[in-house]
Amino acid sequence: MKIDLIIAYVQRYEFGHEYDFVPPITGIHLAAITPAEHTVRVYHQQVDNIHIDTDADLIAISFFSGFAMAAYALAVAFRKKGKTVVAGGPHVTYCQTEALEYFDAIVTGEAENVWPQLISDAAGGQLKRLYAGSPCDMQDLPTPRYDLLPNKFFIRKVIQATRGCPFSCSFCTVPSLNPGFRLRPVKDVLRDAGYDNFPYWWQRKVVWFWDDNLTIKRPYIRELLQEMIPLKKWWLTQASMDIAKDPELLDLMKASGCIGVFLGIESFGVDSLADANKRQNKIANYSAAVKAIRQRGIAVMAGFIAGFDHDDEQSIINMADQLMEIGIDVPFLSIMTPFRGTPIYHTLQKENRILEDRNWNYYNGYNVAFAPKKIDADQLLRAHRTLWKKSFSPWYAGKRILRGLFTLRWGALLLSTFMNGFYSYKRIRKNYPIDMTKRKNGVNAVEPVPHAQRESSALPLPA
Ligand code: B12
Ligand code: SF4
Repeated sequence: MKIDLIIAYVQRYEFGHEYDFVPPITGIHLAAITPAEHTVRVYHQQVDNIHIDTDADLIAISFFSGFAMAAYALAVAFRKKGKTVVAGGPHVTYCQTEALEYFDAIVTGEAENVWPQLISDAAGGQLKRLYAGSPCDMQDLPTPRYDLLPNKFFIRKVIQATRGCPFSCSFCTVPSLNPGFRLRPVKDVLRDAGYDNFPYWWQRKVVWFWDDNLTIKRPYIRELLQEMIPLKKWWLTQASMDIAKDPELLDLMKASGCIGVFLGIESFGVDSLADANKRQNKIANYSAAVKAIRQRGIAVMAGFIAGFDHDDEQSIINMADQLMEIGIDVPFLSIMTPFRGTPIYHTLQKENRILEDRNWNYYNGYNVAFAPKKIDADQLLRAHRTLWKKSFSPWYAGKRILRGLFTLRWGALLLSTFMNGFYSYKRIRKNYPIDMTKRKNGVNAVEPVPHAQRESSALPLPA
């Protein structure tokens, strides 16, 4: 069979991205675990035009909640052409009934154990409606099909070494989506990290781990990093703040080429951290933790969320200065989003605070889909945009780059310069995160899909 794997996307900025930095691993991983007798193509709607008039026998779509409207529009368009369309990913896992309205079959949870069966059923005309995936043991996973990535992505080598996370933050689906904590054999990870068939030196040099929490099992991460030293790569990952209390690990991270760590700091409010069940974060330790990591020349990227119940406009805007004070190199600023399958969704639903008239386009991390407690939805959006504009003003972004000049190692400085420059450039040309309330039906008029699909992406969701 010919299979088209599509990663659906809806632009999150007014004029789209000026540059597409890192690709998802999902499509190229699914392509790699597809039995070899089938032909696979991978399309990323973020950068590729999607061809409805494809000769593929099977269309497989992956998407997050924020991109569900685009995925459904594609499904409608493909099915009109008589194609069989299947889907998987976090949104499908938690919204099965709704997804089944649009797709011939869905895969819930992790796909490794059911994807080959789905393909063989589809080839034999025996497709079932639902394939319930189970947590994969992560043994013998092949190298992602990097050869199928479009050239437009700047970084290419995305890798997953582990799955799962032992924490249970209230806004996160990982504990239920990827239960338990599982590890790939170190030799498999090294094989992928050493994959060098890319045209540009930085694509060979940079290894970006798309793990939930790579450093959590110390014996494993120590072994992996020790073995990575001879590869002489630059690598980045997401990790918990507790790494800052482990100087030996930090030294090993430095020795093995770590240039950036993403920490989910989320908030500067004690009550908000308690609401988030983020027990691993201690506000009093933020500065020291960031300093310990930066002392190794490693850039600290960090996520912050606006919209906790204790937030008001000022507390949100204040984060622009607070994150500068603790020494963050690259901030990622989002709005609280009640994803299905999370504790926060259940709380807000019980309190009748989900804004049911807002479609999935509001679930892109930059819009408001629930009624905040101390302020209203418009005030939350405005406060977030003020925070975003202040944080990425040339003055603040410039200060962060300059600070890195004297502290960060070469790769980390490049990363900080590139990412602060990227967001600051958006700020200068007013390429702000899209306000979905200003779009007809919350649909993005500049998304990179043909016009016909754009119109159908305004489809109402089933009740
Ligand atoms: C890496 C990652 C990122 C990266 C890469 C994004 C990307 N587009 O891939 C970055 C840092 C950019 C990112 C950003 C965001 N992310 Co993110 N991210 C992750 C993370 C940690 C790992 C995902 C991953 O690559 N896993 C490895 C691959 C191999 O597995 P997978 O994608 O889950 O796919 C498996 C199954 O789901 C299934 N599957 C998936 N699709 C399909 C399709 C078919 C046809 C089939 C058969 C099977 C199938 O099979 C795969 C193999 O088992 C997850 C957490 C998690 N554990 O899922 C969050 C997660 C996916 N992100 C999430 C969110 C919300 C975001 C943001 C919106 C956050 C924000 N506030 O801005 C942005 C969106 C930006 C964007 N452009 O996409 C949420 C999504 C929740 C939801 N219901 O939609 C998650 C689940 C985390 C959470 N908070 O709960 N993210
Ligand atoms: S630490 Fe990160 S991955 Fe783990 S539950 Fe919390 S938000 Fe999710």
